[in-house]
Amino acid sequence: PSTSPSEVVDIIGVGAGFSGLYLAHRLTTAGWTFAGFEAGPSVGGTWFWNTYPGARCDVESIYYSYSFDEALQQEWTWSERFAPQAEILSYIEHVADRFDLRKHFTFNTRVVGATWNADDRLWEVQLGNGEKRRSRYLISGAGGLSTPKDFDVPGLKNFTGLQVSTSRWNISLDDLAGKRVAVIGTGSSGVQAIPLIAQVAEHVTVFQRTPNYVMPARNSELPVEQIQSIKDDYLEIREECRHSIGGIPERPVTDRAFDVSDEERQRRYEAAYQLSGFNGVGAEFIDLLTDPEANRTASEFIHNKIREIVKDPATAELLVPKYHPLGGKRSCFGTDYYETFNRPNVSLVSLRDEPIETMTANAIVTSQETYEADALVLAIGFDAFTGPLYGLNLTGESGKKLQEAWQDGVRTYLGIMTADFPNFFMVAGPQSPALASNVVMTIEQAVDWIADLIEHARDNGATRVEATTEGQNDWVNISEETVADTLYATTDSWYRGSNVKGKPNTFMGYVGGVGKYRRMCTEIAKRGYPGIAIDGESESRQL
Ligand code: NA7
Repeated sequence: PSTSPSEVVDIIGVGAGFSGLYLAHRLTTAGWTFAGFEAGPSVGGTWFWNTYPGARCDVESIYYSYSFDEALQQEWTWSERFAPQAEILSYIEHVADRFDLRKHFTFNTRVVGATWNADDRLWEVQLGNGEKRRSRYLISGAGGLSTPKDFDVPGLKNFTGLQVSTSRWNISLDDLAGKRVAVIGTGSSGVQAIPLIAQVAEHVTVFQRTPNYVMPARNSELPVEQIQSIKDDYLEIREECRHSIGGIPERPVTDRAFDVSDEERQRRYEAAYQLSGFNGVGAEFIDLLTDPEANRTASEFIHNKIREIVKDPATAELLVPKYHPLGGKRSCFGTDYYETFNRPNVSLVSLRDEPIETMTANAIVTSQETYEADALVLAIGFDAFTGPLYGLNLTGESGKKLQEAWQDGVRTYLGIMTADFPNFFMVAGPQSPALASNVVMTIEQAVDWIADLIEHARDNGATRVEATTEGQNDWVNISEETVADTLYATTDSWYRGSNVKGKPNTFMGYVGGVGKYRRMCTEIAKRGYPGIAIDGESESRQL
């Protein structure tokens, strides 16, 4: 981009993943000057870094893709129901080239700090290379799951064998061939990688802390006729997704688990199990995420599936997710995950029974045993949402850092803005629908809404927009009330920051549905943006 230290650019965008690329496209099309900075060497974000074996999206690709351009969605053809990482990355590269977006970004350049200059109403942005840039607006497209969690496993530095983490995968699967591999972590990443590692390794020892619900992904090639029928109706399908709960077409479910007989319920779960995906067992009745007894029927259905698949009863019991309800934390979708534990070269260690105490140069030492390994794969997850935002090292108008402003928990307006940080926006931020939706749809909606807001400010000669404390309080209450009666509220997970030591407990999503959220955002825009002080006006207006 043509920005230089002396110039003031309209917008600085952080990241060149799904969010950053659409920001660049949408805002430059509207006539703004835009300078994007991306820490990595190329576009892709999540799909650039997460190249571990088996990495693929578990939202179907026909939905998990941009909807803003009909010609784009007509010309791109997905090969599989759940496209692998490499294909999603090719798609993102195609979009970057098709809309000539790379020119808006400087790569290999991390935003390492940003300070609001209240007098000039500008963000002063520090880059990793020591340079500074200035902009009217600063927009984070840094993602929610882009900062790997600290390696908080005891003794890790003692291990001298091959070490790799799923989120920064830099070896090939062949490098694990014939090796004794230890895998730590059984979330979505571990669940996708373990079956493929087991096919090449001499032995895989899986270290599991919390067993998860893993449903069969039922991935398959997309038949030509299905692709054609989707393309024929793409505009209507996208419109349906925009007004849905999760950003994917919904199954019309209206009854509760105990509205039907035990036999009927089992029959329904069995049929839903064949569907898989987020429209599978967890979506079979409307009360599965609100009534623990209803949920128990679905959870037990999956428990029994695991007992049917896994031949060794002791291993099966360890894999049964008995510590949390189905859907309370992120469900996983796998291919041959439980079946992999029937292989003679795969064993399971339950860290609840025998925690890791330390490591040696070539072994993981638990409270009970020493497990030798030549290679160690870490699939331990991310410092979700706040990790990438705190990494920007923002200083607000009062001189406080974002991490200080949020030290007791995240506080946002619509998951997009936060008080004391004027002219700063988050795409797919905490308290937005990002974590409980097809995130590409949430990204597009947020970018469009931000674009409309700053255009409104420009039309009114305003140069400063900030969430009011009242607006923010209202939104925090709405997002907390929406989640309060659900099982998300009582289940430990990265959704609530419980995977990172010392992180305050805030549920980091709005779970009222993308359709309802969109209606609220549209209504707020129509009413002249209550909850936002435009150009410094401070009168408070209610949501
Ligand atoms: P997740 O879902 O956060 O999973 C991380 C896994 O690693 C999980 O099983 C954790 O157990 C385990 N973990 C984390 N820290 C440790 C330590 N210190 N010791 C042992 N085990 C540990 O991350 P993923 O990358 O798999 O998936 C992230 C999201 O990406 C996913 O939800 C999708 O939205 C896509 P725990 O459950 O904390 O006991």
